[in-house]
Amino acid sequence: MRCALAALLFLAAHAHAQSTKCLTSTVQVDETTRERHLIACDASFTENVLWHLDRADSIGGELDGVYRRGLTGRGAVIYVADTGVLQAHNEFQRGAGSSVIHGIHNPNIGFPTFPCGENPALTPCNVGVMHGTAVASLANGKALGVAPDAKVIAVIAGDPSWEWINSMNMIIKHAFDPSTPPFRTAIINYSAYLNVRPENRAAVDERIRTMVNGVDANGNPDPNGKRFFFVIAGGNAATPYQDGSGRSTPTQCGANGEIIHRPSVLAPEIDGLVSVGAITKENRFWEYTCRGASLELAAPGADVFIASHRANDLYRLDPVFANSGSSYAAPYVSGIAALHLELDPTLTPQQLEAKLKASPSKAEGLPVPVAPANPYPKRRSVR
Ligand SMILES: [Ca+2]
Repeated sequence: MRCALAALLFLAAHAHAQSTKCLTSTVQVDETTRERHLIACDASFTENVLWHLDRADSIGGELDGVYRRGLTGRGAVIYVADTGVLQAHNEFQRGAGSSVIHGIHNPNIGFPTFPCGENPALTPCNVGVMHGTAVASLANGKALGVAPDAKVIAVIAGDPSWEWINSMNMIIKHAFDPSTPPFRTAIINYSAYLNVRPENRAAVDERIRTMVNGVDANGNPDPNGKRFFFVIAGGNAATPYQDGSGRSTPTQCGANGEIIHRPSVLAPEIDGLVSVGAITKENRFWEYTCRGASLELAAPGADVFIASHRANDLYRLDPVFANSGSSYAAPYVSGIAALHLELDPTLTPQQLEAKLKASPSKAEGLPVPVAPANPYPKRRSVR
């Protein structure tokens, strides 16, 4: 306890305190969708809009309306393997351009429609980037992100079968490109397309293990090559749309609410791959998050404030479609992993997993990763 207290005091000493209470305004986008503008954040406001950041400096789980931001993920690279990211969103704008520095999209697949195909209320259903934009904003957004100084590469993961291998191979190719920021270990966040068909499982498992342990530019095992830390959403039970339609998403959990899909189910077997479940402001499981023996970490993922793909200045908090899920817990963890890499870029995926699991903060008996202390008192960044 004394050690944790000392760490907190140290964190407070070299951090910039920002209010997580914010003022927003509501925008009626169309008949069924309301979104928000983020106007300002200040202690005088009542709504703890950025509570996920508030949680990132809390050991006991209590929320005080403040995030003492120290490290920012400088030097870390996060591959957001998802539906694509709205690169131009204000959350990703920095002085010189976007923090989303590149996109990887296999031309062999059509433009993804997830999750529009499941929710006709989201019309026109022409933009697949809703989910990926939200996920990336929680890892890397200027106001919302745990690691705003990290760099993001948006990988459109695409079809859940053979595309798994292709997207991983494209990530390796990109990692060795001379224009890519150099790294020893990068983070790959998978919050979408979590399904691997039985006939592809052996190949995907092998590819993940190889990437965790190091690959060369051709993707062959190389312990001195580049390594990848996998952060995987644990999946959600059937979740009702809150649009009055009575419909639900398909379940991703087993009969007892346990994680069953790959690769989350491999989390206990693979050191360097973690599965993440969603918790609420009350530090309890979000009711629809898959759990069980394969769930390793818990992180804020219920009623979180996310960037919207509909315009560069729009956000979502009202749960017309969804602003909760293990999808949004995973990028919080990817952001915390980026902070650890900022402190020590030589960390291996195995060491990153150990750091995250060693968090002194807990929820439902699982570790909740929190921001490590900042030893760089004068280094400030972002914006
Ligand atoms: Ca706090």
